[in-house]
Amino acid sequence: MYESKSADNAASQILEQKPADIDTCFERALKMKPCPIGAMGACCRICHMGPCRLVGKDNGREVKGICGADVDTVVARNVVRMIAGGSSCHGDHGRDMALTLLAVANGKARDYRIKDIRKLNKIASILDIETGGRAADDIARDVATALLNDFGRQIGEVNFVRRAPAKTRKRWEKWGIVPRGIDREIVEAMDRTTMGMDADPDSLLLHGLRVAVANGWGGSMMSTEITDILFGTPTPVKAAASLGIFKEDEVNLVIHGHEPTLAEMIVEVVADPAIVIYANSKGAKGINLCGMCCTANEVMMRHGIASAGGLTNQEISLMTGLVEAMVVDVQCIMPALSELSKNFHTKFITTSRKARILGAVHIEFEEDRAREIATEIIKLAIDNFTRRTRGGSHITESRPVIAGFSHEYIEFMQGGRYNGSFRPLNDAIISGRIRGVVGLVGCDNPRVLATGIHKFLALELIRNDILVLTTGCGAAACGNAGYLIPEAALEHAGPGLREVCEAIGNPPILHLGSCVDNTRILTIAAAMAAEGGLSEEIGGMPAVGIAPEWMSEKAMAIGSYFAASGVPVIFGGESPVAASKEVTRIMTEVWYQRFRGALRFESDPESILSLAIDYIDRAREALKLRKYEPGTFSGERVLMDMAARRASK
Ligand code: MSK
Repeated sequence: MYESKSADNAASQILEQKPADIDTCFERALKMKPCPIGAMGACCRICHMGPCRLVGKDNGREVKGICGADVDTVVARNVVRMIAGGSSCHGDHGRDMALTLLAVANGKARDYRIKDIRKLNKIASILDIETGGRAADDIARDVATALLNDFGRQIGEVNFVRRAPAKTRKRWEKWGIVPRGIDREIVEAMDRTTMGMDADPDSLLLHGLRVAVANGWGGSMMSTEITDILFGTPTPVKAAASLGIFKEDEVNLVIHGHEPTLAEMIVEVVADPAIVIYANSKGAKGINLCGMCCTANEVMMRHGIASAGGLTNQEISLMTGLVEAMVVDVQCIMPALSELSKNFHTKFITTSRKARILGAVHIEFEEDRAREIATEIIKLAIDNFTRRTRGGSHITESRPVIAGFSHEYIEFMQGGRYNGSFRPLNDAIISGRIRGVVGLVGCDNPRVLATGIHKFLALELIRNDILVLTTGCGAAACGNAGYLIPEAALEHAGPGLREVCEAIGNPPILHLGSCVDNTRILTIAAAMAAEGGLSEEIGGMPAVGIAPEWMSEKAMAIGSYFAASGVPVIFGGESPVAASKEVTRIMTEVWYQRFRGALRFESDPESILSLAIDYIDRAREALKLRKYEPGTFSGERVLMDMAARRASK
């Protein structure tokens, strides 16, 4: 009997029929026991006197590395390197988006055009760039140039830091973590953590936060904003989610990864009648474009393209035997896909110079030939339709999803175009209808019952009247479980949250996009602080971040920028800093004192839930809000219903 390690129903069904000669991350996770020393952060590999294992005692004293580094230093260095790694990923993503915007403005990426001029003007005004009477391309050139300067700046501040509440910025200034340039902070992190450099855990971790702020309020935030400028700011859209989205009689093309530039062009080209006729000529009824991981979130948010799921579904999707091509760009792509694809007819296509995988077909993406390359890839998939060979395990169930909750739309849905604000949300929190807000985000993970902890927490949080914002593979997990629809409020939410969702017509769990889009949550938190009535800074809000199944260095970077911004964050799984009580104390208690945020690790899902609720209730108490009691609220209903919102447009 196959014991499934995925809580995704469709994934489990396919895995149950998996041929014995095929391995997935689930089997590999069972076989691969984590190194216990590395797992708790106590392995130092930064020079060749070691690797040193900082465990146990030597003559009754703590073991030190050959250079004399103690376990606190080693653990702190390791976690700072994780933050730097994750920030590099999202930083490069932001850089690529800024370079694309510049190319579009300069007429060097002619297949693209700027879709959201309103957003372009908004970002230009934040950057003090003149907009009046100027052509969009001229404004875009200045915006791209200003943001690109954030990477190489040596002195000064990353631009979007100014979007944080003044009190939050004051804390950053006091503790010296205002980022200068994105690249500079990452390089300094690598420098500080080499042999013979910073050996003070607190100093190391403060720099880790500086890198993280450069990521959250720099590279990631610019990525989200530029993507909206180029491809449109999301508004709610209906889509489907599940491994059951593949169609027997159509060409199934999966786009997987993170940067949406190629994916957007593929979305455009598959709608071209000529390419559909070409697919028909090969016997296919059409082209079924599907997303995977965060590329799925990007194209679902803007076009309603269906998602096959998050990280742990990528291999399983190929095992349906229905995928003509899987096209990948960067981040979270399992190299295993290359070998696995050879068991079927699937073409596995890499497209980024930065992420080549042996055995894949490599078609390098160049933005000045975007349409031509997208067409080449789609035709390859179509030509492959006639080659379907090995039968896979196909299932047909799928779940409806409402995605597309950009921070702009969330503001709009609380009052319409002219009266939109975060006042109703703040009031709902003040009245006790909404107990607090949780960002339930991050990866799914085969080390646990994959997607299962996301699903458990999502339901329990909304039952407790906590509004959930979700991104990345957490959003995919909630989508595949059927929780991203308004009806989920009627079925699962507590009485206060249900009332709010009924008035607005939104799901109790809002899909905010990909993992880089966690910055939308920062923007919302800053807007809530500016609105008044709760905390004047992000810290102190009844808000918590949870990444229950995280696996990526990007998650560590994200958790750290939320902690620095004032949000207590709880990560699931074993603690990668468990070897050092001091590092654990700094991240849990000292960061909380200094920034009102924290980053802590808790493997038990029930404990994650009670910790999150405890943070929220303590914040409510400190803000002198009425004690949360389910079903009892103060004040009148303040949220506008659908009719009132339409009238205000
Ligand atoms: S894809 S970083 S597994 S959320 Fe953004 Fe999912 Fe985590 Fe990758």
